[in-house]
Amino acid sequence: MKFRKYLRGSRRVLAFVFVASVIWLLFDIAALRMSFNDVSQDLKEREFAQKQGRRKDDIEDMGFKHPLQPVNVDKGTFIKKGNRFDRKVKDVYRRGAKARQETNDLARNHLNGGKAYKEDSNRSNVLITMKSVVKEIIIIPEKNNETKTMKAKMIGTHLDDDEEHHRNNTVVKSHKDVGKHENLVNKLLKPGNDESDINIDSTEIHSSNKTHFIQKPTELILRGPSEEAAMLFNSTDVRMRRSGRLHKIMALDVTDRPRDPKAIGQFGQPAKVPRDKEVESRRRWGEGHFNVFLSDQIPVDRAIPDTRPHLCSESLVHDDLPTTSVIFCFVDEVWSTLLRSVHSVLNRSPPHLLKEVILVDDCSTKDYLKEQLDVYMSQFSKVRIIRLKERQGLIRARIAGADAATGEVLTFLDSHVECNIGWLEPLLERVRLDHRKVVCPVIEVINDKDMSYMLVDNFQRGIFRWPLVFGWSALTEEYIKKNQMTDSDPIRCPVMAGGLFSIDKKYFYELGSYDPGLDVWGGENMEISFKIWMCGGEIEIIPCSRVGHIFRGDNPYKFPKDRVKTVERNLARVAEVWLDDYKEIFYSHGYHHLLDKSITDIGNLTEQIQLREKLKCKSFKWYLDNVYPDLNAPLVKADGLIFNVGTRKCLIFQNGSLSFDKCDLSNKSQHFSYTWLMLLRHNTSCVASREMHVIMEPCDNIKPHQHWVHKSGGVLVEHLMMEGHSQPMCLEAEVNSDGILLKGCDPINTLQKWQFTHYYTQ
Ligand code: LR7
Ligand code: MN
Repeated sequence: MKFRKYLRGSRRVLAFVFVASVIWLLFDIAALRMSFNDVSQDLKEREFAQKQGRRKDDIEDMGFKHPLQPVNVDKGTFIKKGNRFDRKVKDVYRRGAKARQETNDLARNHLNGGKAYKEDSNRSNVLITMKSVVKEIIIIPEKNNETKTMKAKMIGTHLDDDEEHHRNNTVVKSHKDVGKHENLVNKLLKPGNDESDINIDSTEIHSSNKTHFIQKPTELILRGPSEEAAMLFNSTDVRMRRSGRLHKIMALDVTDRPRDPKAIGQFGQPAKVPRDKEVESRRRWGEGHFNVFLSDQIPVDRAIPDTRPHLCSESLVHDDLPTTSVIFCFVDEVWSTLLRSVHSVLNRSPPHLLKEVILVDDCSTKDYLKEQLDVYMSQFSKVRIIRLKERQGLIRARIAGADAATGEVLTFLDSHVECNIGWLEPLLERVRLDHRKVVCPVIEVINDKDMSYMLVDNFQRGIFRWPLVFGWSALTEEYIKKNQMTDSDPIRCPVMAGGLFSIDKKYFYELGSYDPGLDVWGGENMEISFKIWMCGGEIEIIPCSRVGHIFRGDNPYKFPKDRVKTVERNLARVAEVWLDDYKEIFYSHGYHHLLDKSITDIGNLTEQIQLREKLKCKSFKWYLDNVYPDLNAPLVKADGLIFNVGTRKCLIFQNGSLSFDKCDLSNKSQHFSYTWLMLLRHNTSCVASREMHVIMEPCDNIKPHQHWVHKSGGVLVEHLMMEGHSQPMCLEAEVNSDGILLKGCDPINTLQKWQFTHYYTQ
């Protein structure tokens, strides 16, 4: 009886255990399905969002959105209020500014008191501000034999020959009056000189083989003839070329005394829709995906606040800047915003630098953009209109504009912008300095609802996240401190936003312009950014140049083909040409379906690949290491040995077959990697399933039977599960034969658990 009772009890326990395990298993399978579903749901949602044109949300999610600050206007003078700097950044900025101010004052006093400038009253007084790294200061007397000693004195060490200077891109100028500057220069260069008038920390003076460099960004204001001062301070910002003289950035603004100060939206202030116009305003929203009604009320030549950092108005640029052609491509742009864009360029650009404004009509459908536009623009001799016979998309439209341009520099702008005061010269200055610098203004925000002009936080740079999504990210405090940056210093950007930039025309063509195979919209900013960096150029944001842009929630024009397909095809072209093996990371972030080229035709890439070879461009790895080191981009997800938890042995591929062996890190046959595209790779061979067997075959990303799901967390952690089976199937070690098999997944079976030596990502 007792026994029976016991048995009954144990049967109950057994039954309970049985039911519990079945439930457990069911849960596991359901959870597994769910996690599959999670991934595909995620992708579906993204696609859906894209299809819905829910760009704004995406954009905000991806960090596209600028941190904004409203600008208030006080009695006609523009005052920035409520600057919302991050507190710490603000402190850094303030400290930097204070230190620089002291340095400036000292330098100014020193020079004003110094004989060199007092003696000659005929010399015009020029204020020179140099805010960048003073690399080297060299003054060379006319007589050749004196040169060496002089140089030696100046830079505190001996130089063998002139090569040194040229190698450092230093322009050496002869000067008769060396003695007069010697004192200052010596003070600048003498490490740890306490009596120095100019307060340069001795630790900042580094000694390379032969030359001392002052590596501290130094801003010195010198009063004296521009040429001499510039010669004294041969900085990366100010470098003598030809006989380039300098002048302060022109604060040219035809609209600074607006015709109607009380006009709606004047001075960039928010405009308000009157009650009785709300319906109309809502109705017209779709014409541009911003408040078209208000835009039409605002003067086309309204004034906007000067939002530049305060140092900008004192900055000097060269007299002999290159000219530029401003190119606006547009399709079905709203009349008032297009006009405001053009007026802002005409009104706020030095006329001698503005060669022309080219409007490229990308086959718009709106009537007002035809004859009416021709008539309106005919009053401006500098404005030319090019009409494309077929819709080309913004990329080929830009190429058409560039082909027609006659200026030395091309400046591309979107057709719904407002260029701010002094926007152009700082851009051209950088291109003049180095024709391979491609420069962008700070892109400020014209509010889509009230059309107010809003300034953005400082120290923002353009970056991308996977899968090649553009975004903004603030420079770290550490970076700002380390480089002693002020808010007006150029900011190096891994990628540009795309719509607003200046580029030397010759260089644009040297780079093969844009890939003309890119269609309509999207991805071209990635293409040109990678091309620029990898083929010898640089991308910078120039904080002294500011342009407002209307960020719109949706494109107000039609896409000739499917929008999502167009953009992803463009991105795949860019990935194929520029990303080397890293393109796998791109495809793995929701773009697996683009891998099968028999399904998605991304077009011919031969010319683009040849171009990259011809230009001897660097690798994407180089780009990651040097331009964008903070991007997490491991080439594979995991690698090393694959350890089986149950057998405590490692997978080995030898003599054409897979088996197990004692783990040995030095044995190359045991080295595998787990790729972004879910392959288990050993050199060019990959683990594949054939029915219930496991074999090795040449890797092929698009074969589902080579795809293994391997997770470091959640259900079936550490399993290697075959993708695409109706039942979850997992890799299992066979203890007896040292072979491996495909078996139904079992969450607790340690023979199905695998661990890589290194994991690089979650
Ligand atoms: O088929 C087209 N033909 C055109 O001429 C499609 C567009 N266009 C014109 C259009 O009228 C506009 O003037 O091209 C310009 C850019 O199109 P937008 O304004 O619809 O683009 P966007 O501002 O939404 O998108 C950004 O990304 C694009 C990707 O291809 C381009 O690079 C845009 O120039 C770019 N805009 C900016 O960089 C502005 C700042 C945005 C940020 C951050
Ligand atoms: Mn735009």
